[in-house]
Amino acid sequence: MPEDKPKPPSLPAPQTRPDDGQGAVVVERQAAKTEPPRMYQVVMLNDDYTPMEFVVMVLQEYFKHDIETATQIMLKIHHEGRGVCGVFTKDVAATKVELVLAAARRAGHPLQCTMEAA
Ligand code: TYC
Repeated sequence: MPEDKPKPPSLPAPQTRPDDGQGAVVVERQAAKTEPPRMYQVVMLNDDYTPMEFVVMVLQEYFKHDIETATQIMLKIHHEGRGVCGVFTKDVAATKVELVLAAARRAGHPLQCTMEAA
């Protein structure tokens, strides 16, 4: 997967200061700057069988949306075929996908969700 390619660490230029008058030039290297983590969308897909109420419950329970937002996202998925439930770091997104799929299977619904690089 190309999105798994690790980025090389960014090495900031050494900071130079003027001669300190003590016969030495001070050169410091700052710690490498930390890149923000790559983010992943959890995307939910429409199907003909999962009840709307179940999708709204999932969006509230696992993505912490309020009922109005959850209903809007569910309707968007229903009409457009897919919708974004939230954007997370890789591990969190993968865990959300697993939890949603497990809940759907337990309830006997074919609901599908997946993650993709944001
Ligand atoms: N299309 C489903 C229905 O009419 C509702 C639904 C919405 C299912 C969103 C999945 O991700 C989904 N019962």
